[in-house]
Amino acid sequence: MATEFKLPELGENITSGTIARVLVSKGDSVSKGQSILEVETDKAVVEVPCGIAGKVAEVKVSDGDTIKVGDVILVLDASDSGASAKSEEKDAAPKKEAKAEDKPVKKDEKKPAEKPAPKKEVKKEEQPDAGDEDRKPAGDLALASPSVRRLARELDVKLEDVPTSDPDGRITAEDVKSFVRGGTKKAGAQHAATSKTAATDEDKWGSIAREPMSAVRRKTAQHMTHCWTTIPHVTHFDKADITALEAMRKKHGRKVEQAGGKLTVTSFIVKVVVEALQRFPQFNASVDMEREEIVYRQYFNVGVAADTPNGLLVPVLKNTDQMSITEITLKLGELAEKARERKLALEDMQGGTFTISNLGGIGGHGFTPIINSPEAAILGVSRASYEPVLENGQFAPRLMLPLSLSYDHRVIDGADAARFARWICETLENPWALFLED
Ligand code: CAO
Repeated sequence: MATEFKLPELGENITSGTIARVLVSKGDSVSKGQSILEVETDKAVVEVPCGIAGKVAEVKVSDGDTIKVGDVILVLDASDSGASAKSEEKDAAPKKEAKAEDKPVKKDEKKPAEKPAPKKEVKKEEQPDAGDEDRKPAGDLALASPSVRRLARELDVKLEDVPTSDPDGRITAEDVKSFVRGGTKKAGAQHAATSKTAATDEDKWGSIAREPMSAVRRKTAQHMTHCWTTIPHVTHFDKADITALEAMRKKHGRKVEQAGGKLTVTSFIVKVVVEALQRFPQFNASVDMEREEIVYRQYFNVGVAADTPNGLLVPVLKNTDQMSITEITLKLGELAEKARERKLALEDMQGGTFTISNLGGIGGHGFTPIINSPEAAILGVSRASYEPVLENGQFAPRLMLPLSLSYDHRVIDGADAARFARWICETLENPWALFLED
């Protein structure tokens, strides 16, 4: 009996997505729960499991298509009995790329919408010979399904090093295995040649490279524009003396390491900020202009901006007020790793009430972070460095941490911001009261 399988709910408030990859083809047998699609939503790639077992009679979608919840994905012959036998094979080796030429031209034209086009491809002299047997590496934006990532981890292979044979630059299980075996494919060279044609362009002054925005970049661009244009921002600067905190971090780091985490300055900042939010409720609030109300949130979910190969992602630590410093450290490490591996669920990035953006691991004296709407404030953290500080008539070297607090001036006054920032600085300077009970 022919049965339609439709796109199920992908998460709260998510009604559509772009198909990153179709994992099955006509004639395949699928088992219930087997991944059949990878859908790229605003911030994550979600694998869609099939709700029905059967043989694929028709695939209604293609890579690059935009689909909505409720759209038909597959027509299955649900009575087919050999469904589950091949499920493992399907998971390890997505089949669709083998049939790329079968697709109608129209569908192929859609594909570049999600295709990364490495910048270095601009220069003609850098183009490898299309007949070269060596395949082109995928670059640092390694596109691969979770099952391929798993395989790469198991084989101790870095996906960034794996050349791909896929026209979209996506790494398959076969690519990983071939890389381990030291094999090559002509398809890789063809990919390099194809990408180049698509990426190269000219303007009045010379060659340029055009790169379609990824879904993450597009969403970031839209969201940042919304935040910047709808919230009247002011940024307040302060500095915390973290000399003692740093000594404490080194001393107690071992305990957290034993629990499997790495105690960094970020964990302390999260802890101190959540204490501050409980004392300064307007920093844990939102402005509702439609109802002309200020919404004070009674829960404390702190987002921490993470730098990932796919762009800026902000995983949220939920109910941070109920967490010890060790729990914060472990959760932060887990979420940052998930963010880098594109494994964050949408829920992991929702429900934030305040955001922290720490660029200090990289460098910089200060910056003006953009408030993550609908929140009311964001704390930017720059690189701590030793500075001479006058103490009792003498200059002493103190480790100073620059903080920049951007706030929504509709709900927060400058004096409130100065007090909030001072409270954070003074608590970072004298952290014992907050932490010793751990
Ligand atoms: N000043 C000085 N050193 C700092 C620091 C600071 N402000 N912040 C971190 N460090 C140090 C850490 O202590 C660690 O040092 P050791 O290796 O000597 O112990 C090192 O820098 C690396 O830290 P980390 O970045 O791995 O870990 P973290 O917990 O401090 O940060 C995370 C986690 C996810 C915030 C971070 O990895 C990250 O992605 N930061 C970038 C955030 C970002 O992109 N913000 C911009 C958003 S707007 O575009």
